[in-house]
Amino acid sequence: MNREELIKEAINSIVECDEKKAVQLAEFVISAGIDPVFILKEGFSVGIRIVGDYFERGEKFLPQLIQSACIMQKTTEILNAAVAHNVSMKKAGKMLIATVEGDVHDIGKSIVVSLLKTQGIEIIDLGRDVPNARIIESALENEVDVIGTSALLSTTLMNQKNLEDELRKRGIRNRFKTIVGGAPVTQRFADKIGADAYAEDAAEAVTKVMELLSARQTV
Ligand code: B1M
Repeated sequence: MNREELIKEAINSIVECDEKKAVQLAEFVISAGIDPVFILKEGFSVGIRIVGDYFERGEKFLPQLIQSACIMQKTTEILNAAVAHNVSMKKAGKMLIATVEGDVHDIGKSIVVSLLKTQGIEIIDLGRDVPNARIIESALENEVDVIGTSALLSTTLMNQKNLEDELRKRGIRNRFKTIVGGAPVTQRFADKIGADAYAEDAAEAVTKVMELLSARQTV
């Protein structure tokens, strides 16, 4: 199977809700030594966006969207485990990541996690729908360098602001660097709430987190 065919098959497996095919492709990617992040970005992620477009146009319904999302999640887990297994370099830093409270969208966050792991960054992934109090508690307990949050709903964006406010209120804002992301998040919003960085996609998240980590090391 060449790259184009692989991409096409991965997209189709999500659009057609074909779990068996998606899992087989993820396992094939690992056994063939193909970059797992490539197939996540170019294949499976494109598939879930297409399903989202069908959903918006009323051509697919919520159960199908949920099913595609579950399959996407399964393949991401398989590929994420492979990334973690392949990385044996010195730890570049420690980062906590979570999808904010009230928000269950975690597909994009999982891709960000995959890519960060390839750079030797130790990741504490708290999952989705995570209250700010828990994020702060865990960041302190694990002494992380960076706190990253993802928000996909315009209604949950404000939890990224609330996190910045809470860190300041507790007098611990300077202990961490923060980065925000998610489809409705913008650089303007990040600047407005006082986050240290914003990333539009997973590749940019890696660049920004590496910058934040080196800024911390030079302080
Ligand atoms: Co929902 N959903 N959803 N959904 N969903 C959206 C986001 C929506 C745009 C669809 C629409 O209506 N057009 C809309 C939000 C509208 C808004 O508020 N602006 C929406 C809605 C309304 C809802 C519900 C309210 C629907 C309902 O129940 N009526 C509900 C909310 C539930 C809740 O959270 N409380 C809901 C539920 C769901 C599912 C459960 C069915 C499922 C999520 C499953 C899961 O994630 N485990 C789902 C899905 C799949 C989508 C769409 C179709 C796809 C999202 C996705 O995975 N994209 C989405 C529509 C769309 O995007 N076309 C939609 C692919 C992913 C790779 O991209 O997440 O953007 P993305 O991540 C990117 C970047 O944003 C960035 O890097 C990632 C990789 O490049 N990034 C970061 C993300 N996090 C980052 C963090 C960083 C840095 C970069 O640093 C820390």
